[in-house]
Amino acid sequence: MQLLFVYGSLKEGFPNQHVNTGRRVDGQFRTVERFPLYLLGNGEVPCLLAPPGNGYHVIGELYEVNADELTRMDRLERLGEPGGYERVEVKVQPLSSSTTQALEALVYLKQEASIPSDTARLGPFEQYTLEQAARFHWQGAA
Ligand code: PCA
Repeated sequence: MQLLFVYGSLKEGFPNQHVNTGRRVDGQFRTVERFPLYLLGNGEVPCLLAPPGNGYHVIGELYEVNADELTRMDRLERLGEPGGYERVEVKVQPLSSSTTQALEALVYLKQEASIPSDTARLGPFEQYTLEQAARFHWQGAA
């Protein structure tokens, strides 16, 4: 069992929620480091960019996931494919308490250097909202 931090379409109530079959850890969490969270491309797809240091302590949700569940989400996020996400470890803390020991969780992100310079971007944002998700057009694998 591993922890997965989701900040975009895999959150509860968001367009790819059905692919996230993990067990939610109560409450909201945020990244210990600052990350730029952008909406990329015409699809306005939410994407955390590495390296960290700029942007916000991004807010999202934490899930316990098993290997099969991760594999399914890896496919959705086109892990390791051109234009797809990477899955790396980040430290997260409960939003309600910044003094709590940080937890290591997996997260899907892309390298800033891998984004074509002519890609449209909105942001950075602290959090992906339902209002933004209403304009989302998924371009990943189903
Ligand atoms: N899905 C993943 C990464 C970006 C996206 O839309 C998530 O919700 O964390």
